[in-house]
Amino acid sequence: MYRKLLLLIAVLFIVSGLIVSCSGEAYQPIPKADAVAVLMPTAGNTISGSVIFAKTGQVMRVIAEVSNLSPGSHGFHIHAFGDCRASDGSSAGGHFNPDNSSHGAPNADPRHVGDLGNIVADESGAGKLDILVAGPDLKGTNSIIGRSVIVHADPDDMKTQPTGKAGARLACGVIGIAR
Ligand SMILES: [Cu+2]
Ligand SMILES: [Zn+2]
Repeated sequence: MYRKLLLLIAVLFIVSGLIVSCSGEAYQPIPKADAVAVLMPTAGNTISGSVIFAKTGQVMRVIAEVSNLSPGSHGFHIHAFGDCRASDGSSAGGHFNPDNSSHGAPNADPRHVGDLGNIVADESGAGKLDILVAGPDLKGTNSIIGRSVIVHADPDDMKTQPTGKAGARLACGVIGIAR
């Protein structure tokens, strides 16, 4: 009897685990931000939004909400410099790449530490992103503090070197420590 009860508990445990994993990431609560970037439009654009970074175990969760985009995919990266002074965003430099690697997808190897793939906007121009990536950190050589996030006009094709062919820079935000 006791063994049957244990077995039943074990089965219930496994089934409940399956239900949780099938319900997907959308139901995970928004974590407390470790770092944050407020996106400002470059000249001639009206894109705005914010990005939060939360260290989750060994990886970084990146959650972004951007408005006034054109529908579709837009390249989305951490760039080397936290300098959004240039009217075209060029002062942010290239993709954050402390390993001197090649450009790639956020889950690829090799890739730049700053490669976050694309943010996808719906018909209303609202873009949402919620991903886990290895590489970006809050301290050490991979620290993203004081660097920047750039949203691009075109999709990142995940292969063209070293930019992903993502085109013009529509918005730039300096990554700082979140309150
Ligand atoms: Cu970029
Ligand atoms: Zn890159």
